[in-house]
Amino acid sequence: MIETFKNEVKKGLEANPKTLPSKYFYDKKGDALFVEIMNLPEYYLTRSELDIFKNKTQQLIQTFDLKKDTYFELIELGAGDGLKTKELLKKLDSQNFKFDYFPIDISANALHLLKEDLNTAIPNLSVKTQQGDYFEVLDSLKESKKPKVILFLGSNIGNMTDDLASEFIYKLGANLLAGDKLLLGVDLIKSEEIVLPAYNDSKGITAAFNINLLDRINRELKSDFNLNNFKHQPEYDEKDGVAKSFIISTVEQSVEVKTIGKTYHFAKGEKIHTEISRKYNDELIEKIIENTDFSIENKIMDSKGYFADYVLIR
Ligand code: AVJ
Repeated sequence: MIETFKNEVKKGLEANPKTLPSKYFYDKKGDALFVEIMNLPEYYLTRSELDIFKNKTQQLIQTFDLKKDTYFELIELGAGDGLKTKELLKKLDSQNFKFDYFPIDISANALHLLKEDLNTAIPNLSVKTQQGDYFEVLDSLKESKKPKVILFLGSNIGNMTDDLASEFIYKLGANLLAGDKLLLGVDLIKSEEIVLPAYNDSKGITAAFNINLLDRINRELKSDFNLNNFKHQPEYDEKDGVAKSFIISTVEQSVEVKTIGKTYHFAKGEKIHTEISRKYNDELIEKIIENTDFSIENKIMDSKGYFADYVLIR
């Protein structure tokens, strides 16, 4: 684990331009900062998708095309705090659908908290938490042959390049049977005035979230990044619909990473690319699923048209 982290940081800092993988944002501090981000007025993504789950639940359920006398499995990739999913779970439960809910997450702690919360909120719901890698868990769930609905929400897919997203969705399909569904939540392409502030909030939480990656490297790989000499910088180009986050070196400086055994030089103004947050439209989604086993069954948007949950059918 630490070995992979070390190798990926080494590769990124030796690349030109420099990069660091966004998946390493989520240590304990990063998780807490992301919770704060989700509550920011500028970060419309979570509220938009919650609007769908609160107000278009019946549409979602209808598109899943479930039978009340057949057990099915509702599987969530990266469950987090389950805020949005709870709306769906409550409706399914009250309409007497028969199903197990399998939240998958890398964080055992997050799963524990989610289970406690759901046991109180929806006492007769069957919650089967699954800690680990998405594909390992899906592979183990393949056996049951029960109809499946997979949830991949929050525009989490947006951290992947389109090629990686295609490959990811293809692999999901390989673990499913004909008729199974994938509910894919994605942020839609819209103007810079709306998107950019979501990645550059006035309280500086997103900046802290981005810079925390250097702090994590300091702690875990014994480096001496001076956090005062780096700043957060988001960019968004409405034409291609990609938001990018960078860390900028505000001075010329050298940083030693002891665990790697190397010193890295930064020019004044040099950028480290840390994240892409892709925004989508129908054309892009169609292109991404083109060589997978899925097709679009429905698209459900929030009242402002900011965000979409695509229901894909295998
Ligand atoms: C969790 C990947 C959906 O890209 O919008 C939030 C992460 N990064 N603010 C996103 C994030 C900066 C978020 N996702």
